[in-house]
Amino acid sequence: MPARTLTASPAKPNEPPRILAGFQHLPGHLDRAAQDTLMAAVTEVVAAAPLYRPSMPRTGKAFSVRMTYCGALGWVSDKDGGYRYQQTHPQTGRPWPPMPARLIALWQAVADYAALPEACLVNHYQPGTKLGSHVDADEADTAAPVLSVSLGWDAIFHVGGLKRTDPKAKLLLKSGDVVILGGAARLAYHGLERIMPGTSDLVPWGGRINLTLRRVTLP
Ligand code: MD3
Ligand code: FE
Repeated sequence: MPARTLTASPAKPNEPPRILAGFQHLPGHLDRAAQDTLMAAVTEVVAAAPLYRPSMPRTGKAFSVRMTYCGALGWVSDKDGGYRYQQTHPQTGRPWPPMPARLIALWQAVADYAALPEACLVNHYQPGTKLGSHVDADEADTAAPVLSVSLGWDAIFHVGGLKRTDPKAKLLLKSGDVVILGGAARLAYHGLERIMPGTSDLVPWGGRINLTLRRVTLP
């Protein structure tokens, strides 16, 4: 399927929400063989750096999504320390495992950004896992895009504007889809509405894996 690049235009009443410039959805960008290769790499990553549920600053309430990282840096959160990037897994204390070469190659092919990614978030969604609308703003380098790879069960994702109340567009993300969040869209509100159980057999333990590659520090 062809890439769909959506560009911003002035909002008019009674029109569907427009997606900010820099948002690109590449449906089916990875074929099944490429997805299997990535799934094997993810299995190695989670063996070295177990998926876990971080807890929120102040309240200490656990996230609903389980996550881990590979690459030089990973984002962590806890009751007392708040949100930050660090070089080690908070439970094992070990450095995050290396980013698989296949992911670095994907970034180089589609991200249109000279510096290499430093962090790859591995999110695991099971039935009932929610990710409310938020902005990803803990990276110093917001000029770099975020690259997202969907693996496993289908999900309905939403992306809005720079304000929480801006209209949101909903999109179906399927296994093998790649999304590039660059330009203005990099700071857009977005979240995961729901996942559709059983819609793919890619993930051996079920559910949906989402990989997001990020540049964290300024190059
Ligand atoms: C739009 N993840 O990890 S991926 C996240 O499916 C996150 O796991 C979702 O939001 C998931 O922070 C959505 C697509 C995505 C990722 C980053 C974005 C969309 C984005 C950053 C800015 C705007
Ligand atoms: Fe996000």
